[in-house]
Amino acid sequence: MLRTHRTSELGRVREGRRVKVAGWVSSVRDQGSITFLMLRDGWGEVQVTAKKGEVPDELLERLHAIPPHSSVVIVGTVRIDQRAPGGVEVIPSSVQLVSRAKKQPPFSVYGGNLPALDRRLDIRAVDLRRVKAGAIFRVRHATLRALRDFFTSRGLTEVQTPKIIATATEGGAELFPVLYFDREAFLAQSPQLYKEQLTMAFDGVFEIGPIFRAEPSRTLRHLSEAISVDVEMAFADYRDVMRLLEDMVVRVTKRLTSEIPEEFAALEHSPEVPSKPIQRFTYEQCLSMLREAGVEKDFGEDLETDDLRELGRMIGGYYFITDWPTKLKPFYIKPKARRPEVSESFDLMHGDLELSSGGSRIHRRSVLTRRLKEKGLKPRDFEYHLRVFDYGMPPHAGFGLGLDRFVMVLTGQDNIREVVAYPRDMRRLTP
Ligand code: ATP
Ligand code: AMO
Repeated sequence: MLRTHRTSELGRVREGRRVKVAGWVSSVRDQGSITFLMLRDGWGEVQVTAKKGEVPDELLERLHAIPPHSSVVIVGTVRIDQRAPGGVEVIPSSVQLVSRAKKQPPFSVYGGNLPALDRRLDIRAVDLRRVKAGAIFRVRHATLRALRDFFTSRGLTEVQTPKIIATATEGGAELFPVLYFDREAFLAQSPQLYKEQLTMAFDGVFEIGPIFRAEPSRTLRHLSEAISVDVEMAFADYRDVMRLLEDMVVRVTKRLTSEIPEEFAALEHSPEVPSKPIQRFTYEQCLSMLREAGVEKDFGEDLETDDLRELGRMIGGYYFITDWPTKLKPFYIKPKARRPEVSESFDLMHGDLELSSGGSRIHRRSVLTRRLKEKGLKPRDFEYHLRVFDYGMPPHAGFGLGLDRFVMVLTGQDNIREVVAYPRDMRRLTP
């Protein structure tokens, strides 16, 4: 066995117990008569303290020769000492250098100045040894767990839908084509049509999976492969799923702040826990607010980055923008019965960042067919989808939330790449 204990378990071990710990070295400090080696593993860090006279000279020399980042296995005894970080340390009796680090990364795992992100991404697994990076990914893990528990508590069934698909759903320009045997296919931009269909069978469904978008722009918030949290509910409209999304954000954030405060402390960031209800503004109210700020926009014009920045500045935190012009939304979004130029739709924003969009869906085949044509799409290409609408498709509504963007907000990161282990964008296909 390469280890008997994880570093996080040493606080519960009785003093004097012999332990074997394994991990990588984050620093070796020689203070004359005493040498400190900091050993990290996946769960934390422990100080290995070697004092001249207390450990053999030969062992001290071996410790001094270990370059940081090397992988080591250390056998020793546990000692309680309040001067040690975490209150315990290991007094070594043997040190095995199992993999010597031949190179040193251009940053410290503890912080300080970081080189450009691209340089770190080139050696991403090493970059992820940084204390802050570890905290980000533990927040991401805890978020996924909290999301699954939340949806399960609301009776939704988790599903997985195909990522190799036949037709676009969110507009044609952003599709990645793939060769599917002898046919053209695409990587899924969204599980949209499948999640809608599955409400027929399961009522409420959710999926957490990849979406692929050929985003030609290089921004701090776009990836070509992202993770989307998709929800779809039968017998629901957009107001119902907005309430669900709002409950989700509040519940998940509250749980994280009480469950993993140490990760937020490491990040020096406390996530905002919104209070309910999250503010709601219609698209037209947003136009009025922009007008007051000196920005003229006509009904039907999209809100661009600068407009969202202005709104984010005026409103701040989490807010919804609802009732978007129908022509700005995809074909499956339901126009309002009394004012069909406006749709039953919403975006959830945080500042100027769009986190989620959703709405009520068209559930009548004839209306959906007409909307496809209006969007310049061929109903024939969607026959596989339209077909099931003849079998009693219930009214339904849902949303898609960008997981990576949500984690950006939770962890206070400005660049989406910081919260993704191996980000994909226009320029990056490795590692
Ligand atoms: P002791 O005899 O209790 O082990 P010391 O103060 O005599 O401790 P020194 O060799 O003089 O040990 O220590 C050098 C420096 O390292 C001092 O600044 C001391 O405070 C610090 N130090 C000593 N032991 C520890 C420890 N276990 N954890 C953290 N810091 C320590
Ligand atoms: P939309 O296209 O708005 O809606 O996507 C939903 C959410 O997914 C995230 N997202 C992205 N994140 C990172 N990089 C990207 N390139 C990227 N593209 C999208 C955003 C966005 O709010 N089918 C609908 C959802 C629905 O109506 O249920 C859809 O895909 O956070």
